[in-house]
Amino acid sequence: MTSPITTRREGDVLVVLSNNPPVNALGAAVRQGLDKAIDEAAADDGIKAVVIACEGQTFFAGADITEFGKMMAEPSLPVLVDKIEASEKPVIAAIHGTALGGGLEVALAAHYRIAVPSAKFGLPEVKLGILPGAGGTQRLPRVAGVEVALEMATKGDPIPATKAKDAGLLDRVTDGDLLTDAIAFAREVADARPLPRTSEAPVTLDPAVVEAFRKTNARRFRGLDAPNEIIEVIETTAGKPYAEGVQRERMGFMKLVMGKQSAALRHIFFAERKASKIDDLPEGTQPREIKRVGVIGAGTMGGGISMNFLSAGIPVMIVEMQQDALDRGTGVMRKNYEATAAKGRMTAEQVEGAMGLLKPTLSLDDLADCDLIIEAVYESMDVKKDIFGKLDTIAKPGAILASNTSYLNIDEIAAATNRPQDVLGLHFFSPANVMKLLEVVRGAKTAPDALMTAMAVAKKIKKVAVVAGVCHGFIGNRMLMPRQVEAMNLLLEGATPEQVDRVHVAFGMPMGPFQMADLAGVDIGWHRDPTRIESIRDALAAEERWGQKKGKGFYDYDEKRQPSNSPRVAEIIEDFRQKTGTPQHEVTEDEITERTLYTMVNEGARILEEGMAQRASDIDVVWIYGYGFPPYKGGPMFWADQEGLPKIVAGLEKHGFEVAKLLRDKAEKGEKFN
Ligand code: T1G
Repeated sequence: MTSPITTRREGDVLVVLSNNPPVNALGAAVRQGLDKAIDEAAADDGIKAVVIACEGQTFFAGADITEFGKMMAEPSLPVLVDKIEASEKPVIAAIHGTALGGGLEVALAAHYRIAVPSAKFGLPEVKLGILPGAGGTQRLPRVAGVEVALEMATKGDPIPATKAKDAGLLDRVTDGDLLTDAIAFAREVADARPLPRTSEAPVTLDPAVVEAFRKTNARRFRGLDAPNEIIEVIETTAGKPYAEGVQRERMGFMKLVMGKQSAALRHIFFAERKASKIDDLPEGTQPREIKRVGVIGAGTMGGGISMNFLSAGIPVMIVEMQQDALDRGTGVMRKNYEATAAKGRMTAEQVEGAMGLLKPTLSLDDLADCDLIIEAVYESMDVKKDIFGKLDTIAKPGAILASNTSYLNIDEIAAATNRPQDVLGLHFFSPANVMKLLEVVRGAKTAPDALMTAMAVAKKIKKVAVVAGVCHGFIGNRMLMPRQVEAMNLLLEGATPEQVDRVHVAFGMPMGPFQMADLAGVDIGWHRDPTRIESIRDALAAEERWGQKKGKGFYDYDEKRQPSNSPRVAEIIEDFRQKTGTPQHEVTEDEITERTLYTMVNEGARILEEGMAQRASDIDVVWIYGYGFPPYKGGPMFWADQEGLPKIVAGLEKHGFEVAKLLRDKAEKGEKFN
């Protein structure tokens, strides 16, 4: 097996190149090759300096995550980076793409670092629930200072080359040919002594800085093992000898990598990428080209959907029936962009650029040359069928016709056209320009290339796409239903909205079922007849307790939208308990978990049984990117695996639920979903 590492002499410089697609992950073969190359340089008197560089998309993007949990082949990354630094001949890291995790640690162990302007530098280990385990917690504070190190290591976001140079991470940024300039740089420093070894640099620790950082981020890091451990490691090792510091780093790494949170976060890392693959597409299926998009409806969803494409530089023709609705919709889009620009996340030119790609119109006919048309109008099957019937004659052959429906039957909508092969669902989550999840709903007759096009478009507009089958609510909303039904039942049986929500927030959800209802709108899907009161929700809606937008819903809200428990809601609930004669009991937290979270897992099992999701990990991705399920729990199916499926089955049976066959089978066989 040829090594991914090759070496060649450029005069007295040894050029060490890694070619390990797709991201030059520092797997065993790469480490062994680098190890050999350092030995080769040391043994050859004709070599005066070494350049380490990578072919392809990027400099080393970190350790090979697929190796975690397995026996690590020698040399380990910590041993390798120390060997690089110990080299008696200067080692220059030539960086392009993203030097991430172990990749940045290799660069920090080199004596010098040169990069192209577009290069990025980061320690994303924390996003995998671990910490920089190859000297990063020791070298980064020494090179860039404790504050920068804390920020980078606990948040995991990469910084650009300019910032890296200012922080002292980089010696040079070159606009020229990276390898040529790196070799020239190597020649310049070939005789420079002493060699700058980052592990020998001093580090100053101001305890107040760490304390302030810890306080500022307390909420953000609450319940998360990795960032808190990283703060601990950096704080307790700063100022100590490097050898001692790496020991403590190693301990922290081992503790985290064996932990549940890291297992969950690594699961999601791969699950997100697996979700973009469709297992049963015919070989050679190619996506169609999408140059121009049409959006029907300029309301909240239509506007948000349009922004995704405009921000990706794709022109959008947006259609409304009335001029004032069209103006309102495009006005909201501009306002949203300007708000982003005000936060410094966009320039004014970029706002104009995006809005310049938007063409508002009142006529569906103007969508004739769109390659993709997305309908985002009122959730009425009749309205949608009417629109798709018209699109059938207006849209050009091969145009993909998508509905943003959140639960209606895509096959029924497709049947309103003579081109069901071009019809699918693109279910965006509100706010559509913010939420990353996109459910791609595959109709019975959706063509393979249409489906592949949807997945390619999702990647282009930076969405995380998951393929769903045609069923009520697809994947996410279908699992939400039993959760909401049981949450309402619990109110009738003695629980309060606050008690149910508290269990969910303690679990790690951003909000509980009732907080979510107040945010989304208690009146969503309400029959709007205030005289027809058949549920607690009807009663609230009838009194215009429609949620935050009305200052009252399941909770009362002050002018800053701060919630408080509502005596009126308690009365309404009590009234319903009386009217329905529901037996009351002391509702426990376990019962809330079993009836609102285990039931979601049960529905997820049914979704898998029916083939409405390709894999359990897809369901996890839906919940993490669509509903804020805590990533450090890996998603509902992964979490159920960690809880133990027999425990889930027992919890469901305790409350008389019918257990999905797949769940019961797996529990009985000791199997897992993932
Ligand atoms: N290990 C193994 N496979 C990886 C990988 C990695 N580090 N990074 C990416 N892949 C695979 C990915 O699964 C996908 O596979 C393909 O590469 C393309 O990825 C000791 C312990 C670099 C910004 O966390 O952030 O170093 O689906 O679709 O959008 O301190 O990949 O094609 O089969 O994401 O161009 C730290 C993780 C590791 C970086 C490129 N490093 N990767 O994004 O491509 S821990 C990371 C990324 C560590 C040390 C510690 C991104 C990217 P497939 P992709 P992309």
